Amino acid sequence: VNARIAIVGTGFAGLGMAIRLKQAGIDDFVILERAAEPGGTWRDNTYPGCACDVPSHLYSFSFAPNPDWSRTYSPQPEIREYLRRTAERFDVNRHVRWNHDLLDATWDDEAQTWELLTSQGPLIVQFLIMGTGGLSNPSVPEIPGIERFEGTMFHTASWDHDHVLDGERVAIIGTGASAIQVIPQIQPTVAHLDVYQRTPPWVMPHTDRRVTRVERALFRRLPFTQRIVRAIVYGLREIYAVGFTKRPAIMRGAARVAKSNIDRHVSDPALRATLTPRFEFGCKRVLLSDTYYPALAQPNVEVVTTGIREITAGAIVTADGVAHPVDTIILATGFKVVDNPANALLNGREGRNLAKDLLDGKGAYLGTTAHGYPNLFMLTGPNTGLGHSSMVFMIESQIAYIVDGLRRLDRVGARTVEVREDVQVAFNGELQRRMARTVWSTGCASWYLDADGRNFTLWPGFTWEYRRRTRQFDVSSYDVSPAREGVVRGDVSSAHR
Ligand code: N01
Repeated sequence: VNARIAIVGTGFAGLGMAIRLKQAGIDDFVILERAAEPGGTWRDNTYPGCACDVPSHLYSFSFAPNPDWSRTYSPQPEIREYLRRTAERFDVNRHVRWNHDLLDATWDDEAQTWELLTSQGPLIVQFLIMGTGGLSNPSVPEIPGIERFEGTMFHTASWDHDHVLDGERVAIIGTGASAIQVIPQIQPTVAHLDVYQRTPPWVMPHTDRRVTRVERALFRRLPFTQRIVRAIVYGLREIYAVGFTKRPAIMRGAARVAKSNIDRHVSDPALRATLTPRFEFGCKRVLLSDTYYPALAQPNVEVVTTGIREITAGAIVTADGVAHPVDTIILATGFKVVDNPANALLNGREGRNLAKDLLDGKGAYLGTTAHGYPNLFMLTGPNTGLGHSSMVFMIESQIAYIVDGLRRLDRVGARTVEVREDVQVAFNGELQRRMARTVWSTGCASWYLDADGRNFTLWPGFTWEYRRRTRQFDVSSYDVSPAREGVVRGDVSSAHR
């Protein structure tokens, strides 16, 4: 065994996990990171305008507040820098094996270990903690002819900063959270911009503003003031959970505000109609922007709603046969969430594969463990996503649960831990029953849903309920076994890096 624990990823999940393990006195872990620096999705997404749509004071670790956020909604470079600094401050970088891409993870029931294959060789560990995130693998649409395109093409998650868009004919495919941030940034300098919209999103006015010097000084000198702001922001965001998960009808008022956001910025009635969503407010992620609609109303922009038939060497051809010439195509087409490739890497007991099990609707338990996968913990696993608040809150809940679990297992001398099948089945039954009442089940197509329309992405309730349920590791929900004969407990202490 090379290390007791392997954590995969250095985004909020992986870094937070590593920091909390160290603070709990558990030092025998390695972190596998496929890139050469930390930050996860906040390292990879560098497109112009990239920022967080969850308020800064909440979108940060509770144990590492940052009094220096420059805006109430942080721009991506600041979040990336925050993660880099936090990794340094808590001294976790020395655990990281950079440029180690996890290629396969297989549970060995005899040895009671995970056998990992990375791009730089094998590794054997007792526990595997996946911090690979839901928004880590870009989704590239399968449009006929896409490989024949001779211009420039890139995804928002791998922006080509060497390529100058000024004066070009540019097409952007998609109108999700990434697209609405990019479009206002590039519209003023491109010659022409075609925006390929399949479904218009609900876009609310933004409340982003600069954080004043006085506020920052206050947060620095009296840290409790920032904690109070964080608590208020947290509480206000939870109100959305009522609309999203219990009574979608109460969101009608918010939908009216979003509609007036269109009317305020777009005078052309045809364009207004094109941009008006026809699904329940909240069914897809609600977006925030004061600059998106004004950009779409500019004369060099066309919103194209006819479906894409194919891509040729120099154009996008829509279903009506019209060829739209283009120099650069930007894919703002989101991420592989329900089909996250990280799940396919995980092979549990008796030939199980997590991607297949999730496809079969087996779900997980508390988004953290799964039956058939001993000693595996997932961060941001199934049904931990949110439509209304900070993923960092969910991640910290999971981290506390895992640290508590590891401590308890140590106390009873356990070697393996696996959630009971009946517990997982009951948990998923409850979740899916609750899910039926949420706004995400009101009929829109979204990346929250799998091919069968089931939602294994989001948490259908208040985040405090999730925090409560993960506060203590409920050993009784698990099968726990000691080391098999021949497997010496303690043989894991020889961590080598
Ligand atoms: O991706 P998306 P995203 N042909 O999946 C369209 C987080 N995030 O990168 O709606 C044509 O939301 C697709 O159309 P439709 C946040 O959690 C946060 O924008 O499926 N169009 C949609 O319009 C967010 O939710 C922040 O009909 C195609 C778009 O592409 C998540 O990341 C910023 C298509 C994809 O939208 C993902 O956001 C950015 C096709 N074949 C991201 N395939 C902030 O914090 C897809 N589309 C602000």
